[in-house]
Amino acid sequence: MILMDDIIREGHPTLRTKAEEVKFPLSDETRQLAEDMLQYLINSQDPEMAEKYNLRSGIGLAANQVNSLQRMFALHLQDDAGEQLSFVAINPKIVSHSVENTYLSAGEGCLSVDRNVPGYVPRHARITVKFKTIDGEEKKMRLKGLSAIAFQHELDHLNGIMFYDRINEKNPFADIPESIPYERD
Ligand code: NB4
Ligand code: NI
Repeated sequence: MILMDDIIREGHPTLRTKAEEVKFPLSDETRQLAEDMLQYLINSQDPEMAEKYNLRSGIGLAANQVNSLQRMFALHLQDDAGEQLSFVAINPKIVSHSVENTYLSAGEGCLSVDRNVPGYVPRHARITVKFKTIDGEEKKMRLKGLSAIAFQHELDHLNGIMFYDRINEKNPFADIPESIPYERD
């Protein structure tokens, strides 16, 4: 079971290292790690489990954050339509994206960052993505809203990018061109 102590924090070089393509079929260890990453998110959103194990709530978790350089991340969240999205994306990529941008109006946080970093993080409003699932199935899907934002936050981790790298240094709340803000519940 993944706990907060297993999640590395900013300053650790793994967060700044590009993760490597995963080969299929998955090894038993890789499959186990993928399942554990998704389970962390599920547990962190369960009030009893979160309290018992002191888990910070998350909707996404990238392998870099548990000190592994495999190109995969887990997402567990409700999309705008109220549909539960829950998967591990392996070797993910964005195949196309909207011209329109978006950003979380409340800003982003990260389980690997123990401080508040204020500011808007520009993201594509809509993306079409491809990835492989744990079972080696190729998936293609269109994401928007929070799911698109989260997918981009996680893909950044696989490339060694932190969310605050994308915040305007001079004016963290500067207007994001051609964007519609995403207001979290
Ligand atoms: C990843 C997110 C940061 C911005 C927006 C949000 C939470 C994370 C980081 C986009 C992706 C983790 C991975 C939340 C959260 C809303 C939905 C449902 C009920 C609680 C849950 C809380 F926890 N970010 N945390 N941060 N990261 N929304 N929600 N709620 O997930 O660092 O790289 O359970
Ligand atoms: Ni993060």
